[in-house]
Amino acid sequence: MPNSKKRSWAEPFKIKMVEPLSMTTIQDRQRYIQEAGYNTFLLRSKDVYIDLLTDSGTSAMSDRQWAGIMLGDEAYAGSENFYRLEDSVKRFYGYKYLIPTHQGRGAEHLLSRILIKDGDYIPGNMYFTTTRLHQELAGGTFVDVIIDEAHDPENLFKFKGNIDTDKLIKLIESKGADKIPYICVATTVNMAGGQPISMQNLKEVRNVADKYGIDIVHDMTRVAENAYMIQQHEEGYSNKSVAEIVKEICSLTDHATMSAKKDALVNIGGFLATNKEDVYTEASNWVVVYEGLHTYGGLAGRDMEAMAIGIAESVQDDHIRARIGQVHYLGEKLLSYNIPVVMPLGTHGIFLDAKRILPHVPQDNYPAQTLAAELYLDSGVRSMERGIVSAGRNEETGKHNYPKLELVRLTIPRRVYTQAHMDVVAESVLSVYENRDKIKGMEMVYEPKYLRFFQAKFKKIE
Ligand code: P70
Repeated sequence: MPNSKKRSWAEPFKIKMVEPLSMTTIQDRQRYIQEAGYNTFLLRSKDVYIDLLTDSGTSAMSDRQWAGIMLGDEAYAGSENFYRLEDSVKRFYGYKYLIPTHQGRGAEHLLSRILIKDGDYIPGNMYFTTTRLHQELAGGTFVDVIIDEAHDPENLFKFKGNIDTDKLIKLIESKGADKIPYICVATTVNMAGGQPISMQNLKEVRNVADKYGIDIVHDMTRVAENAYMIQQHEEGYSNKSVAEIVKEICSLTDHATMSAKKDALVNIGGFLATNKEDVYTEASNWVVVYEGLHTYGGLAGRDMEAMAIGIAESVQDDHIRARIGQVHYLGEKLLSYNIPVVMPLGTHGIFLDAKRILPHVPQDNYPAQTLAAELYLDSGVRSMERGIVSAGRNEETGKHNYPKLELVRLTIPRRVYTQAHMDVVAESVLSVYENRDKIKGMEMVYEPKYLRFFQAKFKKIE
């Protein structure tokens, strides 16, 4: 019986242009994944059916954004689009100074170089791969101060992106505030499964930062998604708009790095933003060395225009409700099949718990990497490993880092796929899950030094 009380969410857009998908046979896929060394990063996208590798740079732009592309002012210096982007960043995020960069890691590089000295410690709510590497390359050591619940994929706490302020204070007291250049706060926490931080926790972190005179750097890559979770689940926020909550989050931080390829709905771009003039001055000097002049930072004028418009679209309530609604639709479907996924459901993707799906595969044989390869083999759906391969090696001992979370991420691009695609993905995961006993692990046969997950190669254990 249909339930007349139920009201579904629907996408707040209609589709104007389509891009055909290619289908492959199982024989094709066996060859492609073997040639890719069982690493989904090394597949060609033409050989992928539904691409859930990442939500980064894979979103569909709106007709307004595409129209904006035609308004590119391709001047080397002082492009009109830079000023429009600056205006968007001030209006929607509230930061005073803006330096565009080619993407998020460009901003991480500049900020790490400016703020970190040799021997410093950088506390953060769980590591992110590129962020941590830039901190290390600048001479710092990352310290994870996220709450313990974040490392437990079955814990149902709503704000698993929160920082454990006791851990944070202990670190500051033991190392000395002068050894902590900043606290890194990500909204949302990618590696924990797309988990949000609460406003209350952020305010507590702000108090600690103020007490010790330490800055806060905001990795605002998915800030609108985090704001939506605050609106839905934190007391006192249900009547505030996502746009208001985003601005409040930003107001509690001093500097920001942004990969605009996610929340801000563009295919390329990012920025560094700050409220401090001295950091801006130094960053505008370094950016010319590594990215480009401070009014383009490696981007074309048209890219900055699309970003300025994308930022405005990204904080609309109906957009973000439908975006996260689709992610949760897939998550609920997998839960109805009893497939172990990270709980609570995250905002940018659903994370399969490879440790529970393949308990017979030891972490040294890369369960998540194996599961991602099997999913591709089954249906051509591409996903991403977020486990031991991503965690890399300990700098001093040279041994693997053994993360508690061994996950496969099904990341949903924004405004790209339909509900029917989500059904196909869920059914493919189910089919792999039903055959899980037959799955053995893999061995690594090639390992690059930096960010090994991008290019490592594997072979199957037969
Ligand atoms: C992903 C992408 C990028 C990202 C992020 C957070 C929370 C910074 C960045 C860097 C792309 C990616 C990057 C490394 C490994 C795998 C995938 N995340 N902070 O798919 O931004 O890519 O623009 O330099 O999520 O999660 P950028």
